[in-house]
Amino acid sequence: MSENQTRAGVAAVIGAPNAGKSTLVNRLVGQKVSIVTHKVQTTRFPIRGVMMRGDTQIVLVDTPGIFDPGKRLDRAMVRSAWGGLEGADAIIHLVDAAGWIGSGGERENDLRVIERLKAEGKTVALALNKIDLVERPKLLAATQQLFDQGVYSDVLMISAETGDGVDMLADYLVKRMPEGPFLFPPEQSSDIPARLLAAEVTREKLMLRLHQEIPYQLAVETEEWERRRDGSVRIGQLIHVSREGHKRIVLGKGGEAIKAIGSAARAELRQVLDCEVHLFLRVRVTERWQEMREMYSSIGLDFDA
Ligand SMILES: Nc1nc2c(ncn2[C@@H]2O[C@H](COP(=O)(O)OP(=O)(O)OP(=O)(O)O)[C@@H](O)[C@H]2O)c(=O)[nH]1
Ligand SMILES: [Mg+2]
Repeated sequence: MSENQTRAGVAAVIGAPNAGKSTLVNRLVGQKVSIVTHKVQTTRFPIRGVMMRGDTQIVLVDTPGIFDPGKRLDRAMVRSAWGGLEGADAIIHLVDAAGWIGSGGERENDLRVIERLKAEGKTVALALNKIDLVERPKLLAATQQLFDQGVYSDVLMISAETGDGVDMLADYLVKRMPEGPFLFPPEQSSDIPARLLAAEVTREKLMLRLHQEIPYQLAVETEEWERRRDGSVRIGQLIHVSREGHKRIVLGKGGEAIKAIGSAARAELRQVLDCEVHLFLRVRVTERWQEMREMYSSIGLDFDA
């Protein structure tokens, strides 16, 4: 390799819902490019985050969690997750160590991923995540069980939350990247357009605040984006909910819920965009948004999955 030769490639992160994929990608990128919540099925479409390490550029693909999909949106999400592996130079299977060890039947989705990876026959590294939650002996037993599945070339133990082991994972990825020119300008941190990122930020605040089925039955669209002369941005967003009852809950008594959601989203957007943000949220009942083709194409999902 000549001295100034750069390396660049794609590393995909796949795993069950809630494994910590988005947390890991954000940490590796060093910036929040993908939203995170304690709820399953937070990420709905693959998001690319760009990580630089010396002369190597790694395009990380954060993917939606793998589960047994029922509805159209679920199917589209799962299909897009597997699609995120195409052309990847490295694949990380992220497993929630605490979930694997626990008795809550959480292995099912991990095993689903393992079966498919076996069938695809690709080189895959296991990253056992959330090691901060697990005692060492149990962790070693879990590692052995997973390694015995016969799909992994390497095993890494990490905590995406604390950063423990993440440097080693980054070193592993660097080694797998081929020589070649950068795929993105080095200063770019993700491929997600600002309008979509802004919608995701609001969706994160909605998911954090709302319960049961409501987070899964809403979508956020940025309708308006206006840069003002004073340098501030005016953002108008539409929250689609599927029922009148959901709308009432999203608004809250006297509009108190939507107000809190809006102010949390605005605070984060201000940071992300590094300017004053005026955020206007509207809530609309769009009963069948999950059956509307344009709701899928706008986030790059396959409606016919
Ligand atoms: N204790 C602990 N929590 C973690 C760790 N990594 C992620 N989490 C938490 O796990 C939850 C899920 O994290 P996400 O990054 O949203 O998980 P995901 O795999 O992207 O989830 P989906 O997008 O729903 O598939 C969040 O509450 C994170 O804060 C970790 O290493 N340790
Ligand atoms: Mg995610």
